[in-house]
Amino acid sequence: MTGEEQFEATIQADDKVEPRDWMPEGYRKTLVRQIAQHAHSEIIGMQPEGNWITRAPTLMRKAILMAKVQDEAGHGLYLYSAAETLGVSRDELQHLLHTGKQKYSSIFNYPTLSWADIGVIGWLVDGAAIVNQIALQGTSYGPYARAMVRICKEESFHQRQGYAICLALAQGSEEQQAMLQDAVNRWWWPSLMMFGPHDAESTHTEESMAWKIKRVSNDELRHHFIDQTVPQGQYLGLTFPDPDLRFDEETGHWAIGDIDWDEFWAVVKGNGPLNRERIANKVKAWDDGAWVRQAAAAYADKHSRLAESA
Ligand code: BYC
Repeated sequence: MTGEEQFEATIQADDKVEPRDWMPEGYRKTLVRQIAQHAHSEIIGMQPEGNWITRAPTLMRKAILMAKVQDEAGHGLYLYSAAETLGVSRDELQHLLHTGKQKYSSIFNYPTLSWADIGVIGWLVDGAAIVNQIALQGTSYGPYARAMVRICKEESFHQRQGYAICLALAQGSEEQQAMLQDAVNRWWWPSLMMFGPHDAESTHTEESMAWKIKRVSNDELRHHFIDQTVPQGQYLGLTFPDPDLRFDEETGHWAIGDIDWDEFWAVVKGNGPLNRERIANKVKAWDDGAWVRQAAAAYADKHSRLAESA
């Protein structure tokens, strides 16, 4: 069998493609793009929540939030490692992020204005991420699929901690309930945009589905998320900022109004509320950390020389 035939057979059999296997260049490039974008999202995604660590209302909430933000860093690192198996270096990927040549999820360009935003990010943003990532556990590239299994376990804790914050606020004072509703009003639509453009507008879906990189389309995942989330919001006594939201008895699914795609594309193209600030913070952290990387490299170098001379 040629490498190409072997690749086709692996995809058809729903087996995993592994780093040393032959793969089409387009498959490799698509994976690098998507996995890098996913890794960058985890790393940039630390900023909106990290912003609240010093202001968490109790010591317990602070400890939980710190653990969650650390988990995001870990997810980013697994994902960079998965991307590295495709022949790109972590330094290259950092450079592509810092120079705006690779993307990260649109959602992290919105500000976190109140403590309720931290609850709503866990509930809606991690909730949307899990729906997407559960499907990606079945992706055809082995290292990416295996990273997803671990990430999904942690992500489900994140979603629950977010919902627990929302529940506490929903059972709190009128001001707390209003703060929660305000956060939902601001985060609902951006959460739905996380799933990407409608299938008909999605550049990569067809090819990515054929290669089984993507297992479920953007719209299907979005609908699944909406069906799962609307009853959770109703349980909290919340409304969603969509006058057209209604349960469609015929389809058995929730129907929504139009998504503002102009807003989505503006954010994706770098013109969201905080795009510039997020990248500036990231570049500063990278520059400030140069001495740590140098020290780690010098330490590793010294130990490999000691090992050689022993
Ligand atoms: N934001 O052809 P399409 C987390 C771009 S973080 C920005 O449908 P694809 C968390 C897309 O790249 C979890 N750009 O693309 C962390 C493409 O542009 P290019 C993040 C977007 O790739 C901290 C163009 O639009 N999860 O959980 O087939 C705290 C056309 O789109 C977005 C992932 O990254 C967007 N939302 O499908 C809390 C999941 N959507 O590249 C939580 C992995 C689309 O051609 N990624 N674009 O210039 C995926 O599953 C897929 O890449 C997507 C898009 C479903 C997002």
